[in-house]
Amino acid sequence: MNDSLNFLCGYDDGRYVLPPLPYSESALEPLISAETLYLHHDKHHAAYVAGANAALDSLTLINDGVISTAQAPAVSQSLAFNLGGHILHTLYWENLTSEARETPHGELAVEINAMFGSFSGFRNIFESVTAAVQGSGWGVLGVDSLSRRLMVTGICRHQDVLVPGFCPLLVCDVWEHAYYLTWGSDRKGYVSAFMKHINWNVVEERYRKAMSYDWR
Ligand code: MN3
Repeated sequence: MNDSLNFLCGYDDGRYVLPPLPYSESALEPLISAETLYLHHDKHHAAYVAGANAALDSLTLINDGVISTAQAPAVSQSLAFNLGGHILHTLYWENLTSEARETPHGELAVEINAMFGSFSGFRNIFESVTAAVQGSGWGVLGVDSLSRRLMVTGICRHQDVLVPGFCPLLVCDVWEHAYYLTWGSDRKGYVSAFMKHINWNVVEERYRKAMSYDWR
């Protein structure tokens, strides 16, 4: 497994940092154009990193009495939005590849079959949930920390409609900035093509780590 799997690549020395893309900007064409990938990573994701650091700085100023505690609700909401965006995008870049195999292997494949009947059963649910996210958001395959079962869910924005403790394994960005330059309003087409570019090596490793983690 390569080092970019290290989830801490988005944080260094007390600051959130923008991780480099694990491939070239044109690597995911035609699913994602080089222009989209550049704007998405260098502008949108970078803005969430900057926003998360700014919110952290504001929390420090509140703690130090420099800023009124009246600002705390807005700052905490900004932190949730921007940090959520930073984490989801870091996961998103890494779970995409130009050299995808069609299906997962190993324990993840066994569990997908157990939970969804078959891989195509999972794919149908993931695609329908993701395409139907209201407004800007994400489709996610993850592990519920209580039951340790696989679950497909949609996240609104970066942080709404989120189950506490839910551990994401595979994320698909369906904000319009993720696909509109190439796909226009065809979100279903983009999600369907996304399924053919999944880095299952990465998703399988996340599953292994999630299941070996002691949540209690
Ligand atoms: Mn995005």
